Amino acid sequence: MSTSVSPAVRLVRGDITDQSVDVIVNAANSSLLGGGGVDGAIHRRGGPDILAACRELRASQYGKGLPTGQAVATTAGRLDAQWIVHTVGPVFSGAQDRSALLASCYRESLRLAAELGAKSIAFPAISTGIYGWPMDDGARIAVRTVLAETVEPVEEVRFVLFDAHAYVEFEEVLAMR
Ligand code: AR6
Repeated sequence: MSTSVSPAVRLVRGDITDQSVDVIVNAANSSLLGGGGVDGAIHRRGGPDILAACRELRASQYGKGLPTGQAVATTAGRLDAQWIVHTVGPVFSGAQDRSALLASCYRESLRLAAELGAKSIAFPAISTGIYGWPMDDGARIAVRTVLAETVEPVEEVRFVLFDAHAYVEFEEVLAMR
């Protein structure tokens, strides 16, 4: 049984591929074969070893793709991290509440990071770009889940926000905790 901890939560404005942490989380899609946004940036700067590891995972374990809400780890290639944890966020829907799947991305990434022995982890605002999740709600789910679900040995959780709007929304949610 893992022990939950109260992590140090930091907000950083910038590009997640510039971070120096044990785990960088990728907002991937179920193909695991790359895409735009964070995913594109990670593969571009991380180099071909990450894609090779993703292809291997597809071939060995996830023939139909990684299901939404789950997480897997690969090498971080040339990035300044030990591992990339790839997770698949839900596409936002006004008709259906998919919040549990978004929370699952954060929880499963944290669980996997802890299993790997990571002390620090950097998250993007999962699903809030191409997948259309409203930033205020995405920030609430992210912060709430991280505060409740971080387990030893993870001690630092960094949210890396690409623009000023995202940063302000996360700041507001953190101030209310
Ligand atoms: N560093 C930090 N945040 C970033 C960066 C970056 N380099 N680039 C974008 N963001 P997105 P999603 C922000 O679209 O919504 C891909 O094609 C961005 O402003 O990367 O989960 C995948 O392959 C937004 O706030 O991920 C999937 O098909 C947040 O990161 C799909 O997009 C997430 O935006 C996943 O969509």
